[in-house]
Amino acid sequence: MNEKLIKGHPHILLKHQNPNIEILQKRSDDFYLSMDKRRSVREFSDKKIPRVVIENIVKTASTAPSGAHKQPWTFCIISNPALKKKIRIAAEAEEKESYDSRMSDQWLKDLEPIGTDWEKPFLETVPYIIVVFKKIYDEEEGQKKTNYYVNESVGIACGFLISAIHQAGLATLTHTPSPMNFLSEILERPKNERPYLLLPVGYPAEETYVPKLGRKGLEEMAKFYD
Ligand code: IYR
Repeated sequence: MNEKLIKGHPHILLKHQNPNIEILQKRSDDFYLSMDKRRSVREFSDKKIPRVVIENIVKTASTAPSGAHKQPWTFCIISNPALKKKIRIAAEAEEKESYDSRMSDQWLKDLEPIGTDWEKPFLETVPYIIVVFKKIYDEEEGQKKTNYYVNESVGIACGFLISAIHQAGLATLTHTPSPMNFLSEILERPKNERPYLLLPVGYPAEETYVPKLGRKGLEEMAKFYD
């Protein structure tokens, strides 16, 4: 029996292989080593990417778990040059204001090692920008239907998205122009959707330098309770 009803709702038998210990070790190690190579990139090539690759990446993001399986997200995928330009102009206007007067001295100091500034030319260079919107509620036949754990759900989906971009062999950046309501206007999103994260996606530019950063070791960021 591969299917049965639980409390009147269809359930299917989970097909899960239990890999042996050697395979567990190898796969977890390989995945960690691969993910540890991921870096946020701020200089991109304009080299084209097949649309199907972006579709696969977004489909992977959408395999994320979500509160009551409401899947409270919309992924807007922008390759149109005029729209990319509009987004760049609006993002840079907000960023300039932030860097010039909204961010604290401490914040600017903390960002110094990363080498960011208000200019975001990559928003026009990249073949694709993905803007993730969170759906704070759904609308069915004029009725508002609440979504649950929206920030958590969309955050997890963005984690899957970033991982999928990296695993495909591409680069991205978690860009959060602030405030970012201009994205709702430019992309003409309905009022139940709020911008959550913007990700430029492409190949890194040739000879891209990234900050020389380390990551916290296990002993610094994990505590085992044996
Ligand atoms: N949103 C700005 C500033 C910025 C803030 C943090 I916190 C970063 O880790 C990086 C940048 C920008 O994108 O430049």
